[in-house]
Amino acid sequence: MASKEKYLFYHGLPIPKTAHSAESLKYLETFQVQDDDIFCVTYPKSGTTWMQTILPLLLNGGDLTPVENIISWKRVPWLEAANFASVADKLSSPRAMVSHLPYHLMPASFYSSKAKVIYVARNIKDSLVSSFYFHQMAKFLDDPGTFDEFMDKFLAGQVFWGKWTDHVKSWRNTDLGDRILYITYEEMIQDLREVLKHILHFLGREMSEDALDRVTDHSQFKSMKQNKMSNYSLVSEKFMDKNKSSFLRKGICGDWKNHFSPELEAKFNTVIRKEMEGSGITFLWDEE
Ligand code: PPS
Repeated sequence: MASKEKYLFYHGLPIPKTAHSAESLKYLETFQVQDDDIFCVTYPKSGTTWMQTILPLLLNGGDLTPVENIISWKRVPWLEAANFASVADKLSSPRAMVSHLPYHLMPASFYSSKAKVIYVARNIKDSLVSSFYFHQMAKFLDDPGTFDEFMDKFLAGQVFWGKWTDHVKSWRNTDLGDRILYITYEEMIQDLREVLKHILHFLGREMSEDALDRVTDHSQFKSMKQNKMSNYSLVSEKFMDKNKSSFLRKGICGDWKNHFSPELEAKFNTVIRKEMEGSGITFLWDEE
């Protein structure tokens, strides 16, 4: 079980007490979603921080001012975070926000709004590896133990925000129609510029080729790693032990291959295939 010392249980999902409070969760439930709001929704460790850089750049015509001057979690805040009420009022329209919420826990006003959602999925095995290192560095999460032990917790949903499979399934079976765009971390790694064009089209925006080049350049892993407003270097050691891992750690696809033994992979595949059975959801990485 995830520890009661470090986590709140929101509709059964373990979420860290440091980042969420009973008040912030109440605020979220009654938050008034506007028709031009844009949400980037992710299961943790799937590209949230990346989108906290990309969205302001795309929405401001490639202007670097927000990403160079505003810390990522205030620039594009988490809907469910403890600081949300204090930053929501300062967002200018169209408001860009991120969330790890499953579909059914979005604010009541979201469902009848025209707000758009960009859902970013990442290979579950790479999300697991990224989450393992994050659990090592983040002092507000339970110690992950060994990689094998952490895999068991991950498969049981005893990690922050519960199971990857529940999250992905909840956001596939919606009636959002053309209000939702599905992209993957892997497509972004493969051809970021092309994905940015898809996002622009989805948001009904245009951008010059030069501006798009600038956005692509500033959203690359190496640029974000150097930007103290995006790389979590300003977070106190009280919350994150950066000697254990960087927040922007490797930024690659397939690191799972360096961590899964054949036995662990077989066990993992059996559980995940069973959970995804009948969902009709397939990903390119299923064949790996
Ligand atoms: S969190 O805690 O849920 O907000 O984490 P999240 O931001 O979703 O995921 C962190 C992982 O995303 C990687 N990342 C990037 N990869 C490639 N390019 C860019 N620009 C980029 N920005 C963030 C980050 O390095 C984490 O993955 P790992 O595999 O741990 O490196």
